[in-house]
Amino acid sequence: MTEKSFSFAISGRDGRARTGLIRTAHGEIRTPAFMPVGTAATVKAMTPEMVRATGADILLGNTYHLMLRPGAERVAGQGGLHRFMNWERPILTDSGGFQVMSLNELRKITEDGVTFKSHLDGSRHELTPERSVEIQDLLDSTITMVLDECTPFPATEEVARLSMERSMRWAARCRAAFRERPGYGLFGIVQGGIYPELRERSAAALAEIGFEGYAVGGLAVGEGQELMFRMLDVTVPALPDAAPHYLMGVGKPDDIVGAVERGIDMFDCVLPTRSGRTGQAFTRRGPVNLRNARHADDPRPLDEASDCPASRDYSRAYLHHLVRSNEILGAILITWHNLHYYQSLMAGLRQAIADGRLGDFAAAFREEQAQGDI
Ligand code: PRF
Repeated sequence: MTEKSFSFAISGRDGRARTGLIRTAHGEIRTPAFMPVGTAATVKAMTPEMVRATGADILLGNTYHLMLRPGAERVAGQGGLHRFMNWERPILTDSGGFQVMSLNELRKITEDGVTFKSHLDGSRHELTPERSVEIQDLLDSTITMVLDECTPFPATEEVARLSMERSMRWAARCRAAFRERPGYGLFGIVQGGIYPELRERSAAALAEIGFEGYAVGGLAVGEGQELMFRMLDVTVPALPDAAPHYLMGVGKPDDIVGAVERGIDMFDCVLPTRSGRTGQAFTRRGPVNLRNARHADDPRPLDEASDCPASRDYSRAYLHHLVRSNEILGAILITWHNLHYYQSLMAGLRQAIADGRLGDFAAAFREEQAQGDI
């Protein structure tokens, strides 16, 4: 019972940063953690074995996509999302609200929830807090996210307040609907736009309800890094310290380093996977666009010192050729490289926090990124 229960043990701190271990029914998550995005029950261009080999402990899946295709009940019939996609480790699912609002033009939001038409066949669907939690339960999600409304940016304080207050009512409905199981968790999501007082009130409202973890939503929506960091400076200290803190949909490598310094423990972002399919590689020395003609005759790999085959064993000339030719292998190799880069950054952050040298680590990281590609 106790060994399977959901827990978070913080083993080291440096300033506001923390490193530790989340224990779940599906295994352990080392924090700070980066979750590769597996929207449609696949991390695009990667097998689960490859994703694991990069160092990932947990994947993110999406309620919105999976409810439409192949359908939550169908996944449940296959023994849940873990078995369906052959990833037996932890999976966090986003609740669907954010994806409906950002991907679907035919949606309507009310106090009860959000209704929308499928982009696949035009069928009508409803996501209420209760149905979102039920779908995530059918998927057998290790970490369920509450249904929220990601307040658009910019929004007036009045609009942001009404939106945040509704998200807090939805969060309470999700908590009531959630089927408690050892080793499974439900995370609340802070909203409040760019308004510090709303952020603090949202954090307090969620803490009052009580969750296994707390996410910061509504950021990285166009406000810029400086404002995002300012929001983290007011929001994270208002969250329960003993629970994991998750910054949703972030981000670039330097966003992640700055957010870890501000007390964030978990991240997800499509950047390493999506960029991998358009020829952009992330490296210690910043982003590299392999479509660029300057790589056409370059025999050097992306990172000869890396222990990832994709980073070490293929020349830039070859990667450039694959990208220009639209070859599947180009997407595979650059995605693989990018996920490995992100996971080694997370491993570096965890070790630096454990050693009490996060400041030096972050300074060296920023200096190297600023140097630009070799
Ligand atoms: N809410 C949910 N998912 C999200 C966000 C949010 O605010 C964001 C915002 N960056 C990304 N993904 N549920």
